[in-house]
Amino acid sequence: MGSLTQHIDRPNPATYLGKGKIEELGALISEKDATLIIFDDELTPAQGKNIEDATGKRVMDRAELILDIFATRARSSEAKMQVELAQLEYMLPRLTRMWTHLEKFRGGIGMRGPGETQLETDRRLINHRIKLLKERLTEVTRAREIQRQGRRGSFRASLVGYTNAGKSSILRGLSGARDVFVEDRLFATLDPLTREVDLGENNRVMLTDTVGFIRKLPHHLVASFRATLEEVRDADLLVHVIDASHPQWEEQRNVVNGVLDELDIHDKPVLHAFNKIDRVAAETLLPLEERITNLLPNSVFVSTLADGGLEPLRRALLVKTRALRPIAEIRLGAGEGRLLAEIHRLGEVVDQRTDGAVLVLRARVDEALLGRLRRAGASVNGSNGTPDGVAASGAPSDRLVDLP
Ligand SMILES: Nc1nc2c(ncn2[C@@H]2O[C@H](COP(=O)(O)OP(=O)(O)OP(=O)(O)O)[C@@H](O)[C@H]2O)c(=O)[nH]1
Ligand SMILES: [Mg+2]
Repeated sequence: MGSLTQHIDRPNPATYLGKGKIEELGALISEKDATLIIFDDELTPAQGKNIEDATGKRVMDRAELILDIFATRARSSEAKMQVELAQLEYMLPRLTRMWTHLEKFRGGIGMRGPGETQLETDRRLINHRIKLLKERLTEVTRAREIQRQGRRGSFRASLVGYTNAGKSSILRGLSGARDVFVEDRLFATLDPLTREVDLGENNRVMLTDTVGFIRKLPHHLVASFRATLEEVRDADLLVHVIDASHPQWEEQRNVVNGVLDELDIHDKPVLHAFNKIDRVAAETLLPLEERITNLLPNSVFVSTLADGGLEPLRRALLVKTRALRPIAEIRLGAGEGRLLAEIHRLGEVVDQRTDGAVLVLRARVDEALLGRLRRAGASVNGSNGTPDGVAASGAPSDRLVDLP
């Protein structure tokens, strides 16, 4: 209905805005007949209360608003618990103020213990609920960890990025999974979702979509979503999706890097996917690509809307997968047709020859398959990160045989 800004060196500790500005705010509110004031910044509990007292209107700060949006987006029980936990932790130090809002929804039957004020009761109930939610979330984290372990051995990449950059669209485009939720709104995705993406030539990546980040993300939320973001910590590669058509993409990129830092996620290889290039004017695209490639050599330029617009990303992922699946030399005896078929089905066979009665394959296979091969009694060399060249040296091409 209206907006108001103030340039000051430091926010007023008591009222955030200066005294005159608060009066101006009061006048604006009555003029517009507004019922709610939203601040684009986090307020201390005292500031929130003082502004409400001065204006007589409900005050929301940036953190509370973002928490509210998250609450409307949460679908899974885990996301709901995470958001509720963040909301309760936000609320606890602000209880005296918020109590007046809560009061309206309170039923007739008192839950008050002997000698307690309503405020104390609420505080006790909230603390109890926080404890319960934390316990339940720990259980979910454990279950998720087990799920993740099942995926260990395959190449895993996580999509990260500012909200609305197009992470879910990319997952949908690459995996063809129609069940990925895409929408033009903030925080469309709260739950991580993993889908297998076929990169061609028998290379696959487990690609995980994650919650989007935003400038000044409330720290309660970062804490609550820590478990969800474990997926990111566990990935072999981060794909940082950036909306290249957004005028503030550089600032957004810094915000994402800042949150990753806050989550202690360092030293992960990062591939930058500059998305929505269909929306960048043709004459600015080339200079932009040039500038970015100089700045961040590990970048691809993509669009989820254009035909074949995701191919550069698919190719880059293929290169990364290959680098992480070094060529192994596998020796199979006669009669191991089942293992041979499995290598051809899951790995990328580079060549195949016979050595007497033994079949020698050079193939890119992931750790999970290598483990299965070893357990089945196949002899395997050149795994565990042996550079490609080592295994390659012993394979004279004149001994290649036709593939079965
Ligand atoms: N023009 C254009 N729009 C795109 C492209 N990719 C995604 N979009 C649109 O951008 C909006 C956001 O896409 P999402 O895939 O939901 O973005 P997200 O990063 O998953 O967003 P959150 O889950 O909110 O963090 C949707 O309206 C998409 O249709 C693209 O390459 N070009
Ligand atoms: Mg999304």
